[in-house]
Amino acid sequence: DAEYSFREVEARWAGYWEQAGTFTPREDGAERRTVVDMFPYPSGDLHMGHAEAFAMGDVVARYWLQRGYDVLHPIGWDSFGLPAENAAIKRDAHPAAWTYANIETQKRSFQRYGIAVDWTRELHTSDPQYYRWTQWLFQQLHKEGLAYRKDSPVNWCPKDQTVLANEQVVDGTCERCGTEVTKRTLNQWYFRITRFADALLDDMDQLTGHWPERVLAMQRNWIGRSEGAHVDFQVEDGPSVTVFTTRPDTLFGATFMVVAADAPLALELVSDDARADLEAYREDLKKVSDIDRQATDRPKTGVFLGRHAVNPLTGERLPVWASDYVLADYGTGAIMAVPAHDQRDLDFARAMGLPVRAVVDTGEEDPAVSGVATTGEGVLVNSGELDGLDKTAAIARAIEVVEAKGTGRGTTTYRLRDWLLSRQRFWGTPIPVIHCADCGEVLVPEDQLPVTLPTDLKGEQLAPKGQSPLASAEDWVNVHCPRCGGPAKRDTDTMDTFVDSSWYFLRYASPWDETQVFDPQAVRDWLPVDQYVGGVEHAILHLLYARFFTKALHGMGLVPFTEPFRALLNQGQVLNGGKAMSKSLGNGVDLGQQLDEFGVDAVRLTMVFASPPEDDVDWADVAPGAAGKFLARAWRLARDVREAGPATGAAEGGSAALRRVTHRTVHEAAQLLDDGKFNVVIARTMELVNATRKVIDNGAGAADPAVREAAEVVAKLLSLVAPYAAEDMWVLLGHEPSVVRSGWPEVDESLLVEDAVTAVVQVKGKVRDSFEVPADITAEELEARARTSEKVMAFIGDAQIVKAIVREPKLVNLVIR
Ligand code: ANZ
Ligand code: ZN
Repeated sequence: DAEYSFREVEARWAGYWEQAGTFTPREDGAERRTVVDMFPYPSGDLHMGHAEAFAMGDVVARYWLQRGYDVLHPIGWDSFGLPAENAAIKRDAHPAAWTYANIETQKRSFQRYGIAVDWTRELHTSDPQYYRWTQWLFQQLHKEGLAYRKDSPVNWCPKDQTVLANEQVVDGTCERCGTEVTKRTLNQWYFRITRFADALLDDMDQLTGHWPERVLAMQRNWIGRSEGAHVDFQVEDGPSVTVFTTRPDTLFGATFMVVAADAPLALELVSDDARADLEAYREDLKKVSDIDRQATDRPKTGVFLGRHAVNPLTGERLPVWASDYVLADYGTGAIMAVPAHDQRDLDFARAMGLPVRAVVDTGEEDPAVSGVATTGEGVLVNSGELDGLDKTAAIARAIEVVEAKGTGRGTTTYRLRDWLLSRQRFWGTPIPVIHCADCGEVLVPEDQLPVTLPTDLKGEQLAPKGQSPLASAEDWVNVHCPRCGGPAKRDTDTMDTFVDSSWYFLRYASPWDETQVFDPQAVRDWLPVDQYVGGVEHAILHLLYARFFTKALHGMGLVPFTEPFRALLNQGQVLNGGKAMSKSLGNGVDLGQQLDEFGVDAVRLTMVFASPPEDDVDWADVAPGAAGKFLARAWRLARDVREAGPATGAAEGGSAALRRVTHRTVHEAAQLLDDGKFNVVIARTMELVNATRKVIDNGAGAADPAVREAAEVVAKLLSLVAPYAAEDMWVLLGHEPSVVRSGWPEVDESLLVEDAVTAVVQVKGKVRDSFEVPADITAEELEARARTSEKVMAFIGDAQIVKAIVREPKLVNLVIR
């Protein structure tokens, strides 16, 4: 007997699907579905994390192929970015060399891994043919007022010599190199994502139930919409300072004010006596990240500015402080402090010996005594005209009062900030703008796109020097102004790589189009993405930015939808010994070595079988060897059927018990796959393999047509996770390749019925129809079946059913007139 060898099976099918174009969409009128995996960054070879993510995306793509959809499942490379540049500096090379060599390596590994992608649509964000359109999109956003420059303090990594977004600062250090981050003022490019704050929040309704709830929560939180009020406080002998508060109801409980110590306002307000203290405090503050500043357990520090402000409702004089717990760029950068009802204010009041006055009676202990601020519902006290109101009513009333006095107004504030997109680095998309002394910012004319990166810079020339390395490429930088012809300079910054990845899924619709960013018809046909797959590390920024681009493009009439990804799957991580794999722990598992030892199919099957797709897989707890044994067992079913000779008769003639298992498996698998329970599908497939083996060994043998039917179902189900073994089985079973589009097996509903009984329908006392129903059928269901019976309807004709007497599960008597 032939035996299963994953090496032989892999060798037989290597390269087959690509040559046959198996995964190229047919565009033949079938309903379309699009599955996109977050595209990889080409650093080194594929690792276990890729293996997991792409195995999951493949289950979806392959399931939809089997269901007869025309599936677009593309792949590309997020191929700009710092690692390539750093490698190039180290090796005295051009970043392209390192990048494209890695892509070759990864591509070969992906092909070996057998993922069901259409390689004809492969794209690279670092190709001029791609980034030309990134530049074009930047220009469209610019024309819409969505791209602009401003001076701003930015997070600066002194080692990488580059600006970092807030989220790239982890515990005050650079996410990449761990160096302590400082602040700098630079003129930077921004995308005005804040214009879409409401749309980004409100459109999440479309995603509820299709995106993981925690991702939606993270997005919501990041956007951070707060309803509240702006209230103006007059500083004695000084300006009026506006605060943002979500609790205007607590105005009578304000006992001091705090401004962000690093805001210009603090310098403006400070008295001469306090100036030196404030400046020293500001100096220390440069080293602290915003995230640390907001940590609730951080000891409260600050400087009294030597000034007082007047509470507009009470006329009370409030001392004005500066502290780091108030952020400069949230709200107005200034707050009224209500220590009784805000814990941070209470901690500050206790540290500085400031008064605490409760104005909402929540029934809890006085915060001045307990040290615990009371934030819940309650009744207003000590609050003049607000006394006796509950919190919600008091908020509304307080807003009315300050509005009437002209000293405040209701408002909405967002945590979301505009997207800082310029980077002083080389290996990214050049910003397609020319700066002219006379004309200002001029867009590079469209027919001169792409603005390509100079090819003659390499090694040390790319090293960060505080300005973009592009600034040193003088031939490249110095140009004529497109508008006036005078001497001008190119913008030397490049774009954050998140810009590249904010629209790549649109480019997949027509990646070869050299005349437009995307073919609008192809975009209508294929997008939005039906299933997006990727890691939860992208739960905030990448998804938010892609959503922003989609909304901006929708606003310009370029795409017909407002959300890019209908459904999102966050696959879990691959751990080893309960911990993420890392060099420092020395617990890394090499994917290539696993594939050599166990085979592609066994590794993929292990990934999918280990747990639901969104859960982590601990590689120390799984058994790819056992997966291999199961695949051998499955494969032998096909071998035995083949050896038993050609099919003899229809499956209906075979083992009824096995047929029931087969059809139930198919039926359940569809439900499980729709629900994303991929691991359970594999468990069911294993049961089916065992049931089939039993019939071969103890029943009519492999010639039983029910065995052939079962083996075919096994091959189809395995085609979702174990492409090589499945293809081999399919051919052993006497079919032409490929199993991939062989069609989802049809389910014979009658085989799903657990304990069937025969029900009869009588009309005018005579039996007019009878059929099989489940023994536990309800009266309603049985009546409905009777009323819709074709035989009954034909008999009744135009007459009306006036009454149905139901004796479930066996009898329905219809009275007609
Ligand atoms: C008075 C007050 C009383 C407040 C009370 C809260 C509770 P969210 O919900 O996150 O928007 N705040 C305003 N601007 C701030 C800043 N730049 N840095 C730090 N804190 C700031 O929070 C809004 C509340 O956070 C505001 O409402 C303000 O404190 C504070 F019982 O005003 B509240
Ligand atoms: Zn000019």
